Amino acid sequence: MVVTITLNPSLDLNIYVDKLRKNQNNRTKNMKYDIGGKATHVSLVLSALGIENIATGIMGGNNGEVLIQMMENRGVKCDFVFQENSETRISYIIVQQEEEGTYMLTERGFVVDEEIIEELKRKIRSIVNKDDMVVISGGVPDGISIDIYSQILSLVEEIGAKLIIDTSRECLAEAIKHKPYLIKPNEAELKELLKLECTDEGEYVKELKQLNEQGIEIVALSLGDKGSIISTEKSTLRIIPPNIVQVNDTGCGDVFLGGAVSMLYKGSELKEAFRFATAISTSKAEKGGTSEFSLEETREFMKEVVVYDV
Ligand code: TA6
Repeated sequence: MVVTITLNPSLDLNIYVDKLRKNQNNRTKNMKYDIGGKATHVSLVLSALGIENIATGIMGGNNGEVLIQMMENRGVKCDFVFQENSETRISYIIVQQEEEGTYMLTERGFVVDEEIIEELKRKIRSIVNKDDMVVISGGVPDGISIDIYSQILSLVEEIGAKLIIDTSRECLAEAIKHKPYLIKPNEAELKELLKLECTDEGEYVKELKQLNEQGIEIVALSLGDKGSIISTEKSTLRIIPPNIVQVNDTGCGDVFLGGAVSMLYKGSELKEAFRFATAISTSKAEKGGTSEFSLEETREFMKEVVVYDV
């Protein structure tokens, strides 16, 4: 089974405008709540593909209940820890319809109580088994220090499950110490982690290889609409997505990870796993929401994804 852990989930509010104009009254054309928070998106992909998974993490209040209901409506089995008198945060995504590009405004979220952290650890111990994959995506809320984050990663390691991480900044720096099976940094996250100035892909490949040598089996560097570089000790893939008109890029990285995890969990080869990941992420980019994708469109996009050995 796959367990996804979202420590700081988010209820997303997509706000559609023609074009965001400074110092003006920007009239919204439409607004739509959606599922946010990163590892939640991975669970959506897994469930859409009929792969057994549980979504857990920390929720609160009416927003948390709405978010869980939205996920259960899409077939996700949820088992979140609930903190009373606290409200799961909202992320505001401004989607422009006259030009590509979105603006995302994310709330910090509530301060997580110590007993909630202990309850989450107990839950992880009770639901994770050694043959599972565990996806921990997103940042940490206030109340969860890097030390506590490290304890959660160590807990998964002790169980013997495969750790898959998608995070940034100090969480990513901590995560690589745990030698996860897979990490999926984007370009900015990798450059910050390794204090890189370069944007040369050849340089990136060398750095990814060093991360492989440090014990990280798969490093998937996301380059946004330019595609990705997938590195293991034995191989390096450069993947180019189809050209599309991007409607809302929010959630693409998370759906990409969901696609890769789904295929790897089923034992797919690396090339096919990340071909699928790229195709489903492309489908997501064409959609107006943050968690929407079409498996039918994904199958079509699979034919247009270019994968080559570097
Ligand atoms: O990656 C997309 C997304 O999960 C959005 O759905 C929105 O919830 C945002 O990221 C939250 O980002 P954060 O880094 O604050 O967890």
